Formats: sequence, structure tokens, C-alpha cells
Amino acid sequence: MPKRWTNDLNWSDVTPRADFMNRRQIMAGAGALAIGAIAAPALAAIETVESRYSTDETPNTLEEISSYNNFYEFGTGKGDPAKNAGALTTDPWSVAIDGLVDKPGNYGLGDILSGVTMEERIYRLRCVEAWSMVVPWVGFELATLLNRVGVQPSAKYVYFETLVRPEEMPGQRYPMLEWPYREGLRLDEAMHPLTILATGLYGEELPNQNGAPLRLVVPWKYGFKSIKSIVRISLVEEQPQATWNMLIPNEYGFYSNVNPEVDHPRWSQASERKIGGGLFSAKVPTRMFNGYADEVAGLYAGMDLAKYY
Ligand SMILES: Nc1nc2c(c(=O)[nH]1)N[C@H]1C(S)=C(S)[C@@H](COP(=O)(O)O)O[C@H]1N2
Ligand SMILES: [Mo]
Repeated sequence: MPKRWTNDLNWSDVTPRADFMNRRQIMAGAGALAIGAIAAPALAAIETVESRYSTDETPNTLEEISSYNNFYEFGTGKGDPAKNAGALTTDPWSVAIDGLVDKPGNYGLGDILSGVTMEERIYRLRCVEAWSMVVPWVGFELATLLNRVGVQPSAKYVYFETLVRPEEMPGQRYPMLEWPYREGLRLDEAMHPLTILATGLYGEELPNQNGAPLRLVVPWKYGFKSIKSIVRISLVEEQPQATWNMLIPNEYGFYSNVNPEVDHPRWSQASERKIGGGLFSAKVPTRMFNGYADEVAGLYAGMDLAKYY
């Protein structure tokens, strides 16, 4: 498939001018234009508005969120990312957006952020694995970005890739996984307003171990679907590869929706341990779609979720 690579495109070209000006005015009003250029860190830390999708559950502490992580590029232990991710260079950063889009290109992070016309918001969302956390993300809807680049009618899925940089990512010196880490969503899942690209948490830039400078958050799916430190977003026609699905397909399906009724072959998925409640804290029942069933169950109407797990 021919790919068109451009380095000269930026968001002022692809964003309707009125929206762009409006965004700049919002930024100016927030005092974020003090140095003239729109810098990513200023954006990550900008005053945020609570999303309509926020839960009212108490968020985990920054310490909890940034010290118990999965990010195999930095090692397989839960403490390895916090120990090793500090060396990752996240500025400059660019994301290749390609495939079935009207405006493919290599977009700098600043361009991406300055094109987000809605104000960034704090999303206090639950994340679930065998453990769970509530994280006050700062981010914007993935749909905003996809609409800016123009999704072509033949696109059915979105594919994501993480950076490959073994010099700074010591875990990539070993074939723990097939690098790059990769993930995919069906287009309707990707366009759902609960699917966000996070740039920060607690109103600050994202800690590297949480996937700086840009990571996906899909709160009704298991944690591994939320790919970190993204450098490629491709719109494609066929169901794309996803790292854990490739590695152990009978344990990890493409969809990976949180579903207490469908057990992992090696463990029950009916309950979860809340991080922060202490190591021996009681498990709590896991909710269908991680509690977001009202919002997302419709995406799977008529699908057998035991088959499409
Ligand atoms: N690139 C990359 N993204 C990744 C992972 C990874 O190893 N590499 N781990 C996934 C898994 S298994 C989980 S549970 C979440 C953890 O996100 P958190 O550390 O912010 O809680 O990141 C996901 N995204
Ligand atoms: Mo995970």
C-alpha cells in the first residue's frame, strides 16, 4: 500500500481555522501562550475540566499509579518501569498517522495537541486487570484526532505501535515480546468518546512509566489494550495484530473486554483487587465492561462475547 509521508503538514492546515483560533484563544486565556509557541508540557498541565465520563470514585494516589506498572519495554517486574523509564526521551516526539486517512503524515506532538479544539479534561476512569485503579487522566478523545486526519470509508480498524528504541528501553534488548508492542481497536470502539489519548494525569505530564508522552486509555477493556508511548496510528481494513493476542491467542482475544463471566483459561476474571487497599485487601466483584456497560454494551450487540473475547 503506497504511503504518503509529509513533514510539512501541521494542524493549522488540517484544522478548520475557526476551531484552531478558538483553541488558541482558550490557550491564551489560560496563560499557556506565555512563550509564544505551544509547548506540549504546558498543554499537559493546563487547567482541565472534569469529563462527563468521570467516575466519582476516589482516585488512586500518584504514587500508586506511577509505581505499579506494566511496561515490558522497561522490564517485566511491576517496579521496573518506575526504575528504568526515566531515561526515555519524550521530546521531540512524533506520531506517524497513515493508512486509510485523508491527511497522512508525521505529526509532531505539539501539532497534535494544538489541534485539539475541545478543552482537555480530567477523566477519572477505572482501569482493570487482576488489579484495578482509578486514574485521573488528562487527555482528549481519540475521535478528535481521527476526525482531524479524516478517516476514509474503507477503514474498519485502528492499529497502534509503541516506540522501538532499545538504547533507552532496556526490555527491548530481549525478545520478551515481539517488538514493537502493538494494539488494535475496531473503528467504532476507537471513535467512542470513552476512548482517549492520555497526555497526563493529575494535571501534570504523564510519568514515563505510564506511557509518556501519549498513550491510549480504553477503560472498558483489560489494561493491556491501553498501549503506551505511541509512535504510529494506522487506519486499516483488516483486523490488526495485537501483541498479547499474537503471543497467546487462546488466552488473550482481540477484543479483551472486561467481562466477569468469561474467565481467562488460567484464572477467574470475576473479581479484582483494588490497588491501595493493602496487599491483603478483599477482592471486589468485577463489573461487566468495567462498569461502563451503559455506554459501550451497544457496540457488541448480537456478538457472542465468549467467542469474541
Ligand atoms: N507499550 C506497552 N504498552 C503497554 C504495556 C507494555 O508492556 N508495553 N503493558 C500494558 C498492560 S499489560 C497494562 S496492565 C497497562 C498498564 O498501564 P499503567 O502502568 O499505566 O497502569 O499498560 C499496557 N500498555
Ligand atoms: Mo496488563
